[in-house]
Amino acid sequence: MGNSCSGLKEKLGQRVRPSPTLSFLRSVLFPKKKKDFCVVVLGSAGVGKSALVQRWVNSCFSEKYEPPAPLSDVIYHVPDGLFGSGTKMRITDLPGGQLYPALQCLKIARGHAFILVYSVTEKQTLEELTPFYMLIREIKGPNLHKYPVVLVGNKCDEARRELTTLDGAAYALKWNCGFFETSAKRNINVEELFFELLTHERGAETSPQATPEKSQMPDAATEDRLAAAT
Ligand SMILES: Nc1nc2c(ncn2[C@@H]2O[C@H](COP(=O)(O)OP(=O)(O)OP(=O)(O)O)[C@@H](O)[C@H]2O)c(=O)[nH]1
Ligand SMILES: [Mg+2]
Repeated sequence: MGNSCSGLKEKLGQRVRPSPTLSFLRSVLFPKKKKDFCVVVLGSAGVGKSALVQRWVNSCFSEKYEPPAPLSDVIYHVPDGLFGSGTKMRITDLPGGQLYPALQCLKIARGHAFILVYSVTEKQTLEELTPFYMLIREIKGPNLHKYPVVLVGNKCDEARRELTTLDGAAYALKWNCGFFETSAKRNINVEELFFELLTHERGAETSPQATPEKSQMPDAATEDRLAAAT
């Protein structure tokens, strides 16, 4: 009796298991649609969010200020060698200011990675990032650790500064996030910034523990000094 039952199970198992040929055909005919990797860029007006996105996607920079276009995402086709094939980075460049709170919440909820941009030439723009960070924390809740957040001090080409590198690093330490000083104008650290997000995403796909850190975080001794000062 026992033997005939297990024989039946085996036969059923063989019937249900798809043949390798069928699996191959299915993967060719109905390939799984890859999800876009959604990156949300946040920060006050004029800090250079759009300039950073343009530098990364189109390798260009314009001195002219373009008024923000709130409803269109920028799509970057990640070269196959960098990240599997057919990966798309969908970049939401949210306009500064509080004009679209509902849209902001929706984009943050759908976001897989976040870039918080301030300008090193305006102290206030760093302070203004706190509500954005708090909103991300609130929306992502206990899953926040799954989503990379990178703090970016843009316009580091400017001699006229109100913020030092350590000012930015102190915030990054407080928020436990990555940190870069960038210049969209001079193309400083822009690739490094976006590569870090892609590397994080690739790490998350292969191993949920992997979070490679390449950003400009201070060394351990400086970290201790900053932590004591904040
Ligand atoms: N010197 C310098 N200027 C920059 C840099 N990035 C942007 N700018 C200038 O700063 C101004 C504002 O840049 P945007 O990219 O439009 O700023 P934004 O953050 O997108 O502003 P909103 O769309 O209004 O939220 C423009 O005149 C840019 O040319 C930079 O790295 N260095
Ligand atoms: Mg803009």
